Amino acid sequence: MATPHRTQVAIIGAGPAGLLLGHLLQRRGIDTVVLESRGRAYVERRQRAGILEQGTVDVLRASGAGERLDRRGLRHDGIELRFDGEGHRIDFPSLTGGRSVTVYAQTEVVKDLIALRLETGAPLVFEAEALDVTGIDTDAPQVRYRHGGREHVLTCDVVAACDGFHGIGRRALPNARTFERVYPYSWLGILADVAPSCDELIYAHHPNGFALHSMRTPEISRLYLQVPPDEDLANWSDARIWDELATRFAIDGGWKLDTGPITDRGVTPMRSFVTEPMRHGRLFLAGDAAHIVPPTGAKGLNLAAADVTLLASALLRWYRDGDETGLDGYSADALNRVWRAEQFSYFMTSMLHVAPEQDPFELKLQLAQLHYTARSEAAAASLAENYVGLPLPGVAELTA
Ligand code: RFL
Ligand code: PHB
Repeated sequence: MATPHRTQVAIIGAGPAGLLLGHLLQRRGIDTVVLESRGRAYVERRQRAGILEQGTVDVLRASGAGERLDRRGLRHDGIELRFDGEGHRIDFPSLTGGRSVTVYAQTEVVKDLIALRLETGAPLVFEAEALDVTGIDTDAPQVRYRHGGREHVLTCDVVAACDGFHGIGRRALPNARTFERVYPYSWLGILADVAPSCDELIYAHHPNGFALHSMRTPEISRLYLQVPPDEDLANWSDARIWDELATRFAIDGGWKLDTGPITDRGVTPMRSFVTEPMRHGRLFLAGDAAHIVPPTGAKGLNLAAADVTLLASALLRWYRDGDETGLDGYSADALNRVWRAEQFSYFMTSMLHVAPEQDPFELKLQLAQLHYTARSEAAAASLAENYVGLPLPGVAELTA
């Protein structure tokens, strides 16, 4: 691929945020260049999120990126909360006016969007590392990047920093304020070649710590265990992982966890983080570049999709009608949704995890909240409404 030097929207990062933004803009005739520091194989294999909200599914489908998702995605109408030796199901459609979520791995969303982009020939440059962003107070900002052993400059109208939590885009934002919470635990996540032992996700509260049973396909399970922060994977043999999972998922009357070969494993720290504002001049932040949530609410990928849907519709109005109101409102509109998701993710995380040296008072509060959620339709509806996600504005305009 030739190294591009001029475009309308320069997008840093080919994660879900950058790829979806590029897709939404290209199909409405706005030129983009996507720069990605890693190689294609790495980006397509990175194991991360697995739950798509209804709004994320809607935007992928309406923009022509839902073909494989429709064939392979698994619609889930509920989750189970497991605690005190019992399971309690939360039904989504009956509590949210018919909404649900879809199990479809982030790796598959990324593969679908990369394939679509390469088919159209729109520039997507792998192993192109953005080094810095300048000129964001002018109408021709620039991204300096390294590719093929040389430095290049990409000049554009607008820069979208979709370069994740460790990216460089956020650093170019002057006067940003950050809000952060680091939790005193991590998740050990595994991928295993074994059919899921359940039809729906199980979020388990246990005195040893939280556990989550998720899945990728009818043949592949994804499971998580709460572990101490920065836990060394070497401490966890396969047998120990399966034993601990079985202990945390055990219920009165018995329940069997099927085991199989573990094909991927990793430890993820838990963090909440928000940068404000998400825009300065011609620089816009989207996705993990601007905010991180702990994964307990399954919101990270969905927030990234929501940000770029909002941003794409604002850019479309600007290019097409010269209307700047969407761009001016982007940061405040995105942050409203971000803080709702931050609160929900914090709520789910605090309700389900056991802090080191947990105060017995805290444990009683967690169990009170869990029992209330299982018993009260109002409490269950609040969890369900947040889990399936708020409707996404702007989809109809973008995909018309
Ligand atoms: P991404 O996916 O991190 O993509 C950013 C991309 O930018 C590239 N990049 C650069 N490219 C060019 N120049 C530079 N200087 C660059 N710096 C970085 C990176 O290589 C990368 O390809 O961010 P995006 O697109 O905002 O998407 C967000 C989601 O990926 C994220 O919210 C979720 O995956 C979070 N997350 C999870 N969310 C869930 O809802 N459920 C989960 O189970 C879940 N597990 C996870 C996760 C995030 C993890 N990370 C970030 C460590 C597990 C992990 C391990
Ligand atoms: C996953 O399938 O990876 C997953 C599902 C739900 C979560 C977090 C991760 O809350």
